[in-house]
Amino acid sequence: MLFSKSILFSLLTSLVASHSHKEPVVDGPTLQQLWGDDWPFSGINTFAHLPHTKCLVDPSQEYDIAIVGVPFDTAVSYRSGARFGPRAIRAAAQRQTPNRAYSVRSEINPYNNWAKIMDCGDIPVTPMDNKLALLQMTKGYENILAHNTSSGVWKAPKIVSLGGDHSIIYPALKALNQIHGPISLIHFDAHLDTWLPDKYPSHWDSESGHFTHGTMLYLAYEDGLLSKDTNMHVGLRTRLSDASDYEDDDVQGFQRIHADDILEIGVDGIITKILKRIPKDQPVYISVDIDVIDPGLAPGTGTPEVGGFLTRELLKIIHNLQDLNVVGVDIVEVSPAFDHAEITALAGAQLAYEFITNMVKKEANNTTAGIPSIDIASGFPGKLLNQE
Ligand SMILES: *[C@@H]1O[C@H](CO)[C@@H](O)[C@H](O)[C@H]1NC(C)=O
Ligand SMILES: *[C@@H]1O[C@H](CO)[C@@H](O)[C@H](O)[C@H]1NC(C)=O
Ligand SMILES: *[C@@H]1O[C@H](CO)[C@@H](O)[C@H](O)[C@H]1NC(C)=O
Ligand SMILES: [Mn+2]
Repeated sequence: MLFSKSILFSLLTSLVASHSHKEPVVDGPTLQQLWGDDWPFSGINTFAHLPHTKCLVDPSQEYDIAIVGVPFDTAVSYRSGARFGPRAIRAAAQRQTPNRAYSVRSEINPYNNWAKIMDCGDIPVTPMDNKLALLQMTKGYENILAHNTSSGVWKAPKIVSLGGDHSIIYPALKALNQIHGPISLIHFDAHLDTWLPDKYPSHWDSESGHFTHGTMLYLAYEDGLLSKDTNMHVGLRTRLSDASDYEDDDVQGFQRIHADDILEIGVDGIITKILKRIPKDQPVYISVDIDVIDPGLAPGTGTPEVGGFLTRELLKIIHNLQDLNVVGVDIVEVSPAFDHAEITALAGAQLAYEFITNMVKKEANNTTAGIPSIDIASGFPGKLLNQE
């Protein structure tokens, strides 16, 4: 740090000196070099300090990967609060900076590689009317997906959604289906979420009440959005209505891996099962309900279930799904009011990083265009400012 301070000092004094002589600065550092890099604790909380545009109001914005918050939580059966998930995950992502994001596992810096990654902000969703909210989310996702990609590597941008309760997957699948057709789903969750609406017994039935964070996968199945018999649950451990819940789930084409299975077949066994079931070229959506992680490591969520995965195990499984044709992902049910010391939000931020890394890495050998010329190891002053 001594070294960096002295360099910075001499640069600043030379700038001041040249200005006092009213000479143009020709060789000095650019303003971008001087001020462009934030500390992990400075700047506006965009995800990982990535560039932000409100993509919904600017159709000309191009990007390869869109990070989009969906702060909706009025379709839950228990504790609400996940509408604050996107901002909590963004805050927890502040120690990810584009000039210090090299992944040892994947051997790339996803934020400084070929892909243009944009924090598109949030889809503003009403908390007053779920039928309207579903329409808003569907239109919002369609808008995000309609933007041109920067690189042309993919026919549409890939989406990284920050929830929001889990119901947001339904409008996401509706919009993605219009581009990719039926999609395989890898669903990390303590819960099934394929429940039929009448499994929530009430004499006060309404159609908009069928859209909940426990029924939305059934709705997606009914709409034909999911690929037949290539869907999976991973991490299940919830109590059921009765055994017929699993029969309903079978009909919808899901294979079930329980949280307990990790003790029998291990992380590698789970990875093998997933890769065996999901065809490699098939469009896949990966959804992580943060409650798949044990509540000890992810307390900030609406419907916690004891006995879940370690965050480390989940990250390892996700890393190994890199070769799949993933068209979108989400991290949902992060509810900061129940969190402690950002544990849950940090897990959410790291999961988003792993997903983005996978997406960029999968194509990293395919795109020589667009790889930045700046050597991230010697970039100035970012490197110096980011030493720990
Ligand atoms: C997307 O790209 C196409 C082809 O280059 C172009 O015609 C179209 O105007 C672009 N769309 C937007 C919204 O800029
Ligand atoms: C990219 O190329 C390198 C060197 O040829 C190879 O080791 C690596 O496995 C490739 N990565 C992918 C994702 O294909
Ligand atoms: C590279 O692009 C080709 C053609 O678009 C595609 O078939 C292939 O899967 C891509 N390679 C990787 C490593 O994804
Ligand atoms: Mn869920």
